[in-house]
Amino acid sequence: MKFDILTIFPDFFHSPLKQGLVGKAIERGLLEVALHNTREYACDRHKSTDDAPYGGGAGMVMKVEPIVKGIEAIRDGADEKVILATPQGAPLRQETVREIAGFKKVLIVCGRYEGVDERVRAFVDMEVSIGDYVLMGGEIPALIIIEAVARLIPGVLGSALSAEQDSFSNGFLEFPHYTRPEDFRNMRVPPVLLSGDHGAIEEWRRRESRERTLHRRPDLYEAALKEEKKDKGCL
Ligand code: JB8
Repeated sequence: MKFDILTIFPDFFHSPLKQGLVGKAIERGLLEVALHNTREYACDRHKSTDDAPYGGGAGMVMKVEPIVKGIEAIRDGADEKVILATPQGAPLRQETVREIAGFKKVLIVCGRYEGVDERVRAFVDMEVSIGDYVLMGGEIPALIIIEAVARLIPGVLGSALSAEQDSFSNGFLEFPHYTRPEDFRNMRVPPVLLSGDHGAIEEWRRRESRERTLHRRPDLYEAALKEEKKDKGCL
């Protein structure tokens, strides 16, 4: 899978893309990330990528020409999808991550300042938000999309099971995890996990996962129950 990133801060990405399993995936050729500087597609001699907003007001707006020229220069035909990172996009959920993981090539456009000129929207396939809070640009959202997608690429995670077992993969939050020591300041590991009874352990994890989701994320709980019924052919 290949990602192209269009950004005024390509250096922002160098260290994060070297770390951990994303770094390994790139090393092993399972994932490719190409960085492109928006400034290289600027049209004027000052190479400007932003300008004052029409109608007045505070802050600057990313210019349309460098971004659209960039998209047109970088995009490798119609099978490369263009994603705009924006707080106005559809909230990123695991379902969207799975959809993106199905694309062969993805170009992520990162805005800065107050955002991009509205006319950029006509040149993108998808607008994605990573959550309802305000950031200063689309670079961190782009890294989040890459990381979430990377772990779904076959061979990136150790075992095929781990991608499926994590939170959201079945719609519920994950069960609690413990490792040694058995007793930390009188906080003990639940005895069932030491019992060796795999049936009982599975049952306990399933209950904890559901209880945890119900209390912490009632919104997810309702949706996950509904999905489960659908999967069982009950809806
Ligand atoms: C300026 O929160 B975000 C996001 C915020 C932004 C820009 C892009 C994305 C550009 N602020 O996803």
